[in-house]
Amino acid sequence: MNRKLYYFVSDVHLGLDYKDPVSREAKFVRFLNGLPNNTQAIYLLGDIFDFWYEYKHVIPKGYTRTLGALASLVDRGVQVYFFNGNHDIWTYSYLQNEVGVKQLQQPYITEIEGKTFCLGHGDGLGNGDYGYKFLNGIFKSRFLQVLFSSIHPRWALGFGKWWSKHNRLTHQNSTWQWRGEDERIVQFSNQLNENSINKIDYFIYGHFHYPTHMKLKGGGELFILGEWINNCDYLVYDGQTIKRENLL
Ligand SMILES: [Mn+2]
Repeated sequence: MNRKLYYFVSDVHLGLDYKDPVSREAKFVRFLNGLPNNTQAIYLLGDIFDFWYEYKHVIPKGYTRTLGALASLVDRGVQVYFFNGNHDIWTYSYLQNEVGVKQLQQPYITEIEGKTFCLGHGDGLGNGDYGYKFLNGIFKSRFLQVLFSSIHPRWALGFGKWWSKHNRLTHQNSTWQWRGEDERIVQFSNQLNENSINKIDYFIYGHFHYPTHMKLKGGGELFILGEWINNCDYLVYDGQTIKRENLL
């Protein structure tokens, strides 16, 4: 029997000028083009682009093959869902209107083949982390976006790409460690299940660049996706189980 397949991927960081950005995009495009015929949907869970900013009439250079591959998926009837990450916050209408992806906001709760999923990039969910949320609030301010859009792209995108790379690499070199049950994202997920009647079966997030899977004490299972800078990691759900796979 040919089951429907659902894919989850995040943190490809396309365009990040580190290691081999060209082969990173080539692998991602190979993955997208290679999705089997019984693929029903793919969920892009944030930070697919290392930096994205679009103007009313202008989009950034690059990502050509990726945008083409996503458009082909849409054209062959695959549902492509897109979440913003903390690196690609500023998408407006282009990806929806031109490429045909559907934009979703985290935390997004949905039923797939009889199981309940909670999906998102995973940054800033849960209590605390107020410095991060403050900065995020500034980034999402409509007024500041209009101001930023009035800067010539030569400066605006130059700054954005620098900021994004700087951010990524400082995070990468820090002594960050996954704290398991003490992570805000885990506490957030546990609370969601404690407070709702309809229990969530699967929580899937990106952002942490730390592929992990844990059973939650509040019920359900939590998956964190890996990244595509060093690995090419994704999850696939066939209506029964979720498997982690790597593109070779
Ligand atoms: Mn992220």
